[in-house]
Amino acid sequence: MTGIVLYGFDGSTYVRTVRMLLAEKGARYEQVPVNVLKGEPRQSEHMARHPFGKVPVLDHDGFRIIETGAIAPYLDEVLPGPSFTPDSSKDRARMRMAMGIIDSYGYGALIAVAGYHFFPDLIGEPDEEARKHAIVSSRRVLQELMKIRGGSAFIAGEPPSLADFYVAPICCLVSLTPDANEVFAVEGFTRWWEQVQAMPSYQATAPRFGWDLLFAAAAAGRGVS
Ligand SMILES: N[C@@H](CCC(=O)N[C@@H](CS)C(=O)NCC(=O)O)C(=O)O
Repeated sequence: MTGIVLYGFDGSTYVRTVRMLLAEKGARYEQVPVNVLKGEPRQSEHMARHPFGKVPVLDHDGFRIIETGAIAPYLDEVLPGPSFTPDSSKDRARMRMAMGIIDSYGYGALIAVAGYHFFPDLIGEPDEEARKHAIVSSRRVLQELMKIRGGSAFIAGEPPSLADFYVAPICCLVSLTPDANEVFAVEGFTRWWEQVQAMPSYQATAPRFGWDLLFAAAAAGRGVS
């Protein structure tokens, strides 16, 4: 198959990372909405694409890539348009630190905050201790990310980079929870968050259905495609 095919539904934060980049590049692509809330990544059809049952998966001219940390830099390199990989070695290191922090610590912490409120079926019985722990862990993650950002507009420098596309979608999910104010009360966060939300690629990749609908459906144990 020629062109770009992105497997994964709009509700996935990692899928949105890729979609933000594709939007910035002005790229045309087909999206196959493999839905996490319906358990579709674990079905055999998708397991054949991604042996660990995750989205996103990307096909580009018949070449398959799994893992956002490989997909995003690949697309940034091969697609025309502005680059979202900083020129300087230090800024590239800042970007990769942020991506690594999200992969290793950030996604788990921040999705646990969202999960407590929106995906009770996926996390089991709501647990107040786990909620508090997730808030503390999430704040630590955002604090580190804002330290990396320092005085820059975006996480790895003045222009936005892949790092911002990694962090923004998961913050969007947390922003819809009653814990958002507490999690986001981190020095420097507000300025970054306002700038990211103003980006056309952030606005263009808002899930096509309302989040409220998604969360209501998740809570009721049925999916939304
Ligand atoms: N390491 C993967 C993580 C992707 C990931 O965790 N995706 C979530 C959705 S945001 C997923 O597929 N979850 C399905 C599941 O765990 O069953 C990557 O970087 O692409």
